Amino acid sequence: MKRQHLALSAALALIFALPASAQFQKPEDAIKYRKASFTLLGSHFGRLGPMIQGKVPFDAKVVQDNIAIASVVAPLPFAAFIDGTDKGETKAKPEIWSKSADFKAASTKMIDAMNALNAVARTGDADKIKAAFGDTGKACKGCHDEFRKE
Ligand code: ASC
Repeated sequence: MKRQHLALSAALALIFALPASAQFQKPEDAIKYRKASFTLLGSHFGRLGPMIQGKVPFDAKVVQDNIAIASVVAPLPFAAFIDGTDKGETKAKPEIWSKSADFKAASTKMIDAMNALNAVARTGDADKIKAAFGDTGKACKGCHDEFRKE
């Protein structure tokens, strides 16, 4: 039992020590992973648009539930922009790799904005939530403008 436990611990330690690239068998898998995570992110963030714009009644609980998910998902796609994934079924621009510090900064800006929005969402203050939502949307757009093909 103890030996099994040790083996499991060793296996887990190895898995978590591996670089992100080792999580994907093939470049296509990394591309699929980041698209899937961006889809989730866009869904949970984007569905709040009509509420933020006042087209449907404001409901703080709906915002909180969706942004809690979005803030967990927000960092995930960025582990999948590994070398060799600039080609194929992707809108990723080459600048992601040639200006990687800028890409890192832009992704961090979005993740930070999403986390700030998550904290503000918990206060339930509609005006502050709307402002933080706007900041986060700008951070999404900033990265798309620079690093995503049309
Ligand atoms: C969304 C979504 C994005 C951002 C961006 C903000 O709802 O899917 O990618 O907002 O359009 O400008």
